[in-house]
Amino acid sequence: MREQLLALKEEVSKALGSVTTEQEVDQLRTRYLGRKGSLTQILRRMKDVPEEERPVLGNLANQIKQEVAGLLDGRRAQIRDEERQRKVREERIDISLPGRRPLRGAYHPLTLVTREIIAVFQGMGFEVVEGPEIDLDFYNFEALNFPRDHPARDMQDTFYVAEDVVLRTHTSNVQIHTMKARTPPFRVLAPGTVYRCDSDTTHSPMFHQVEGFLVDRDVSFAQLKGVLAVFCQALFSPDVPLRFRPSFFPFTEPSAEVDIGCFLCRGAGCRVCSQTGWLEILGAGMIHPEVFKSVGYHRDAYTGFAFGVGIERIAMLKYGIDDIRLFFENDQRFLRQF
Ligand code: 2NL
Repeated sequence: MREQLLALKEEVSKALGSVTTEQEVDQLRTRYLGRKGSLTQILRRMKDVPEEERPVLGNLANQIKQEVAGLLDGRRAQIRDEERQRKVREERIDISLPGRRPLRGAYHPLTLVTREIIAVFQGMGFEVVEGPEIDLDFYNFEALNFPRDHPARDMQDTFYVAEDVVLRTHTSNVQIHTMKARTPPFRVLAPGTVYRCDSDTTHSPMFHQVEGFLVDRDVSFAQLKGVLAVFCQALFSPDVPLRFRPSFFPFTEPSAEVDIGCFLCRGAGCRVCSQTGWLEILGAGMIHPEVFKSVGYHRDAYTGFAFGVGIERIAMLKYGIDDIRLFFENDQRFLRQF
């Protein structure tokens, strides 16, 4: 039995030499030290050993058991250690490499200006309404009092989708839809994309506009001036000079174009204001009675004012951009600056 015990240890020691995983070590442990393992088999024959030899053999058996367990544990730890070292070696990350900076997005300058304009008018009680970019001639021209032969209706100026369907040339169509659907009073702001056959450094065939209008009883031109003054002061500066020049639009009477004092030369005259000292910012006027008539109101029942602002123009002035095409080329070097 003594030999068997010593042989068992030898066998385990040898078997461990060709073992490469922790699971295999555990299998050996079961085979030799388990409840049905070799050691148990040997000890079962202890009852056949003469009584005086039993304590010595018992001791030896315990000792062998400890030693074999030690061998198994040792090999298991060794395998685990090797595995860890292999991982460290193979999964090594070179932390000396410079990281890749994530590209940070920025809002488009037209989005920034549009939101800024919306915020100012929301502060004066206007609500934002959107409408179709493709619309009937009626909503884009007819209801806005454009004569049949008005040059803006020309194929040269307007994108026609069909005989009486156009890409809207302004967001005034939203105002017509709104007026037909509601009863005054209301204050509405219509931001959106508009289209005209036009293309150079300051004109793009697709551009953006914010139009606003207010309809109620007894609305005055003085109220229009007040609202536009608040707008220009908020967008440019609290002490910006304002100038209202008489103008003409088919859908307003009287009509005006609104200039602000050139903030680059402070009125002295420069390249940006074409030596005039003034920058044209928007068009506005009192809504023409014919417009009310075409949306089904009695032409004298209501009064109102309306205005239109070109977003690109405002953004170009605010940020000193001299070519409108930069807005639509999506060049990261340009867009990142806002
Ligand atoms: C400009 C001029 C303007 C309006 C837009 C408007 C809309 C309705 C009725 C009357 Cl439904 N008017 N809009 C009025 C005056 C001027 O825009 O130069 N925009 C860039």
